Amino acid sequence: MRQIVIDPVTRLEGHLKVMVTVDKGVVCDAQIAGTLYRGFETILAGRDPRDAVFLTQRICGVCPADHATAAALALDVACEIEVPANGRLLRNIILGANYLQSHITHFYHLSLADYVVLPETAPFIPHYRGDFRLNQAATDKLGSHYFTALAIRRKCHELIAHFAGKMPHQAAIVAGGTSRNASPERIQAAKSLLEEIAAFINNEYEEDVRLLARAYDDYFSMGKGCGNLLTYGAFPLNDASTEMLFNSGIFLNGQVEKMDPALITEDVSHAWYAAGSEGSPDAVHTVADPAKSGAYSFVKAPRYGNAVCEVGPLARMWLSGIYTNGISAMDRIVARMLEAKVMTRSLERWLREVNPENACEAEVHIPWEANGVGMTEAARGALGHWVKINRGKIERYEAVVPTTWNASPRDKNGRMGAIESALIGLPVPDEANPLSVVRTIHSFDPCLACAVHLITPDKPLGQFIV
Ligand code: NFE
Repeated sequence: MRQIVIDPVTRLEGHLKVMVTVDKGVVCDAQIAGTLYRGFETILAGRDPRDAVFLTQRICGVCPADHATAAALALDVACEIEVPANGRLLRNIILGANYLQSHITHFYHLSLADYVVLPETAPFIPHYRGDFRLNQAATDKLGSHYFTALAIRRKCHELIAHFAGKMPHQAAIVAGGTSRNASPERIQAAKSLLEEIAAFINNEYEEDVRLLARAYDDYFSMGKGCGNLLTYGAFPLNDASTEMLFNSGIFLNGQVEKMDPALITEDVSHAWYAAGSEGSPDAVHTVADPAKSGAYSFVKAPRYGNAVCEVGPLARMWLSGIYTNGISAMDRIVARMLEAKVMTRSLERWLREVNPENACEAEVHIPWEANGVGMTEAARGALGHWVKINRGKIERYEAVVPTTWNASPRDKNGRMGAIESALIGLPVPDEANPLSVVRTIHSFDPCLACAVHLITPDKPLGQFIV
């Protein structure tokens, strides 16, 4: 038996450490750890509730529109606001375009080097050796798409910036809708960018994923994990949010069921948090305890009832009935590409539906006391923000993010998190090149910046001044 430690795992966002035990060439035990503390909830306490939309975006530069959406939805509920049609559509467009940049970034810039030998120069060296299966022509083609993809993901940011001023950390999504309306010029500019982005996705991205899936088809039976898939639902198609592009739901023990938000809890048995940091997200009071014995991660362990769940594009495609081929490392890559295709068509529709004559923002009155929950789908999966307002200020805030679900540590029942369990049984024929381990971790597209809750253990948190 040997232990392999990769710390940090590169080509993902944030700080993730993996420890796997390999016995006779197969992974028999695994631990995933988030090694930095986030602390945004602490920053938000005592602030104007409207700040949540802007401050939570700084959790992460990859999915700021996603956090803005969850925060705005939570405030819509707390302030009892009905968002006008343009606000809904523009929020969809901003979040949807961010999915596209995120999925393209994942495949080409975070995952591809696991399967293809990119140019033997910085930043692609050093790289693992061994199981690389594509011939030179295919390798050159995918290698050149790595660079095309950089230009395309920039166009996704430009598309968002037409409606939201800038990206990352867009400036339009607010409680009540969006602070900037569409104009015929902006819609036209976005349509023309979307045409280029969609052409890349429908041609190069799809073909490249299918090429990889054929060459590495054994990865359709590797990295399954817990087998449960959870989605909160996202992208309202009408103003009442009764029709959604992605429905909420759960695939639990082989059955599709309705998702009940009341069953979501956070467990901290093996996470560096003190007692009181666990339970329902609308009641937890998160306090870090870096000296806690038996803990090994700053990532909490969200659970649905007692169940461990995987979240992400595969969960959305599965529960929307678009892709139910299987749950594996390669299925996650295929589902993410299929979702990008669905999203380009949805963006075309929303850009047609936006009417610059209509309102995009409702007036917001901050209540003296209220609670709100904003549940949506970030690019990496189910995202929820829980806010409690007291005396017109944020009293408590809790964000439960996709990678907290996927990269969770063990819980009080000793159940492994989704990524941990996906590593069990992987073949590792060469311990110096644990390619199956990094391929499986990357298939979840983890973002540890989002998942963990500034590390200055001997200093107090500074004041955030805007
Ligand atoms: Ni930092 Fe994020 C997304 C959120 S986390 S990338 O998508 O929310 O898993």
